[in-house]
Amino acid sequence: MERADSLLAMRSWSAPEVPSLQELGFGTGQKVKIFDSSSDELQVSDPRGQARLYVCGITPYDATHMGHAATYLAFDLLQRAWLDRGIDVLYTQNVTDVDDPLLERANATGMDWIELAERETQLFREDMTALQILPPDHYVGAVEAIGLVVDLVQKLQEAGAVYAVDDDLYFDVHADPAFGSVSRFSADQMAEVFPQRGGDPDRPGKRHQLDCLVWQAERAGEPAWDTELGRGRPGWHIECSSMALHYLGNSIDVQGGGSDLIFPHHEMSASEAQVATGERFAKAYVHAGMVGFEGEKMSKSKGNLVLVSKLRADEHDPMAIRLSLLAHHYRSDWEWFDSDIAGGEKRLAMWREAVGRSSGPSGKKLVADLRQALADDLDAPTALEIIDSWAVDESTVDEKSAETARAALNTLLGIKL
Ligand code: 5CA
Ligand code: ZN
Repeated sequence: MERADSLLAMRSWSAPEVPSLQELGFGTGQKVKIFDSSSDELQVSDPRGQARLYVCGITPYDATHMGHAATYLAFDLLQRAWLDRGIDVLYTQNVTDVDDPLLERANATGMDWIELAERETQLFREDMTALQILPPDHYVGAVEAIGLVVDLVQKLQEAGAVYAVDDDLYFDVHADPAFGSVSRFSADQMAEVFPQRGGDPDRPGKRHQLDCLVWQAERAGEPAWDTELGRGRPGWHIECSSMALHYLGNSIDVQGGGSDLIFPHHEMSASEAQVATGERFAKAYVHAGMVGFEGEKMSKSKGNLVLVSKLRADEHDPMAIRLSLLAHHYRSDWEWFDSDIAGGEKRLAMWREAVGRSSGPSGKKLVADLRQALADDLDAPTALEIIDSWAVDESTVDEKSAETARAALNTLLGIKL
């Protein structure tokens, strides 16, 4: 398909500058503790030298709503905490630029699916740049990863973990003895959630209801590519496992995304990778909470999507948008209220005024307190309170207080004053 080639060579977005607190004489940050869904516990994540991170990217329609932004912000904080600890980060993020929901949206609106994907991906890049979210090292579309998917499916075929139903290929989830260990869902929970999130439990010919599609043969009117598996397109979960294994290697440090991906998506992609490599896919599975809108799920059909681009177009400072998001702990489910942006703006104005002081409270203590809050499962709300207290503290013991605060906010929280 010639036109699909235009999706090749996906660009990432430009990186914000992250000042080094170590170079400013503050040493390195603490070991980072992060909540791992698979063990249901806080885990120290202190990889030697380099951390390898995979975060599930957007399906490019309806980008970028505040839920998306909150999820990518959570992993941005994680990277900043690792960087401050002196750990390099190797980061991959996908774009699900061919999948049922995208094709359905394109059909429903009469748009070409490639144009829709490109438009929304570009909007997402602009939003991420405005919000100072650190870009991935590899930003990869499903279409450009088809070769990787085919390789992984073939590996799984050799392991006897893939079978055909008509011309489609399914992964046998029971080929992985650890299947179920990411979500720890009961059989009933799995059965309930699987069909709600793209699964097809009742298709005749499947070995097990939960087995998932890894390769889908061409359907009339849908895009397809010629490969050694036949003409078709990749299943969803294997898109992420194949990219993570290829770009980051086995046993990555963190697999991340929103909590809607715990099952089946992260369960399935982990099992596929585990059968192929014989190793645990990720050391930690980290999930951001779901963001709703004034008591409801955000969705286009309800007409209540809150888009970052809309807030920007309404001339809200991106740093105020970022601050409004940071006011919520990444792990909690929360609701956006239109009045929230005013809170972010007020705080931004107060902090901007506070960094205009010639002398203030101890900058060293500020850095230590912020580091402690963020290393403790990325506790941004506590970090914001620490800065609020610093801003109203009238002591004048440190002439570099404001300069230090400016740097620490930029480095650890991505807030440029
Ligand atoms: N392309 C797949 C992942 S491979 C996907 O889930 N795309 S998405 O566009 O639906 O979501 C992009 C990211 O935002 C995912 O990590 C998802 O978990 C997260 N996300 C989606 N909706 C919300 C929400 N309401 N609140 C918080 N995070 C969300
Ligand atoms: Zn994914």
